[in-house]
Amino acid sequence: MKKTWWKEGIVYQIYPRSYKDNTGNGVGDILGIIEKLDYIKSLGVDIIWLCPVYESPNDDNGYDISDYRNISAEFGGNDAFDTLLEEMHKRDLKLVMDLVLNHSSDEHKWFKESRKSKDNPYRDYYFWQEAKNGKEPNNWKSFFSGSVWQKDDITDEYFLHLFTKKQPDLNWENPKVREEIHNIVEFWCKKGVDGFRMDVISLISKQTDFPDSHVPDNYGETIKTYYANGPKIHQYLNELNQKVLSKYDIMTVGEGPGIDLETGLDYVHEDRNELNMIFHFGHMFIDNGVGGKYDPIEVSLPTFKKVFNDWDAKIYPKGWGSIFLGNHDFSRMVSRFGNTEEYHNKSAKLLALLLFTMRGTVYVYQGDEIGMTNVAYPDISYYNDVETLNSYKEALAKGRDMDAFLKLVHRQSRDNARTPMQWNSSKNSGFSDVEPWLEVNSNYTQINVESQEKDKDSILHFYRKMSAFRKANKVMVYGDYECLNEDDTNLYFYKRYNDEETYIILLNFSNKKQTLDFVKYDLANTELALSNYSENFDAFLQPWEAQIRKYKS
Ligand code: TEU
Repeated sequence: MKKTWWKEGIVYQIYPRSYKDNTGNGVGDILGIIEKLDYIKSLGVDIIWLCPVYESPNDDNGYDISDYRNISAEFGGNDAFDTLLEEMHKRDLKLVMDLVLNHSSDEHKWFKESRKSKDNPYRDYYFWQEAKNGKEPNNWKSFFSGSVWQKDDITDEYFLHLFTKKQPDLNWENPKVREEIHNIVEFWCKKGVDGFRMDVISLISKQTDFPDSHVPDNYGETIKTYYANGPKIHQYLNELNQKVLSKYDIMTVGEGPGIDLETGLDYVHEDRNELNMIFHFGHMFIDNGVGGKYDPIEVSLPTFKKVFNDWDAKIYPKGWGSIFLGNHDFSRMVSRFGNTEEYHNKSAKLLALLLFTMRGTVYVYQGDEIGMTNVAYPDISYYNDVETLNSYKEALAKGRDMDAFLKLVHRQSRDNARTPMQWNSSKNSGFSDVEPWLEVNSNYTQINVESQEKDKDSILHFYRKMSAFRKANKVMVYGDYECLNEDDTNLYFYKRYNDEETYIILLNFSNKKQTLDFVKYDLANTELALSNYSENFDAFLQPWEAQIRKYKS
């Protein structure tokens, strides 16, 4: 397996709007990130993935880009960006930009032209369709509620938007669109950025005859069958790679709703020249029922393990994976997979230990290094995320029990991950001098960077320990992975090994002591390398205990 910086590197994801406000308008900005670069470096990370900072009307907080070559003034504009890149490179930190190429903003000049008339030169930059039987062209539903079709009165036709109606889908079938996109990517490569996270890249090739979904109410199935992995997806990615990406030493990670075990490797197979990695959602949509995230189902540990086992088996040795347990689109990882009530510290550390001992590039989402948790605002008016608000409106229109729905929002809203970073216990958590764009989680007085810096037993220090451990032990990066107890409902054990050394990782995903079979796993022949408890026992694992042990022979 080829060794590269992006396989070994640890990525830190920043949602700029919520990181640090230095200009005093309640919105995080690039100067704020620059101020925190030494902190970021101290985490042992090598790469920053920056969520979109381009000009945008912010219908979806930057995932609706109106100018792909300019940085939004709200975040500090182009000068601040150039300084950021310079300051990062000085510290040997690499920068990965978020690129949203499946759709633009409806305020992008291409779309403004496109909607003007049927014969406008930009008309075919987007998908326009006539009404069918006086209605939308098909029954597809948007990721963010309602139809994917929006009627535009100027020409009396519908345009396609898989996300909000302010995010019209770009028509990659049109070679001119692809050329524009190649030029944009080249522009950022020449500027010296070190890579791209490509938003919903699995959706760029559509079935352009737009057939009705045969399962319109089954969200996951519709995405997989109709929206993702379209007929020309690999042609487009290969073309982008050959024309632009391959000329630079950069990393690429494609975000992939609808990518599954059958289709995943094709995106990242090293002989195919497309992307380096993808984010699949096997474990992230794990609690989604047929109706999606607001129709949640119970999750068991064996199902969770199966996702990691199956993907590892599918992808290696020809491809490379990405390891993450949360990002700006999901609830907080410790609220989701840990226990914030009784074992906040221990369970956050266990999840960190899992992240840093898995095969694949590690992605840490801002705030997870201090165990930031979900928020539960008292009512819907506190929420900002367009997906949350649209789902709420839809539930209201359907006559659902809205008290129960608010509880679901508490559990599932994307705003859980977007509350301002908790720097200290002063007003607004040290994020801003003024009222932030989204209310700070009220637990900031207990959970914040400043207090964890002082506490040697903090989650923050544990992250530093884990990143150092991974760096010092390359077997954690390149070694093989093998799960040892697929069916156990409380314990997750796995090995990481190469020809020279073997480690065993022991994780107790429960609130109870669990018996440890010392003999079965030959643990007498191991040495403890690292744990989230200061005292360990041969006979059992303590609640949420995590250990890394190394075999002596
Ligand atoms: O997310 C795509 C995606 O899969 C999400 O819409 C996901 O289904 C949802 O968040 C689950 O709650 C990407 C970006 O990461 C997201 O922030 C954008 O809103 C979206 O694309 C549109 O650009």
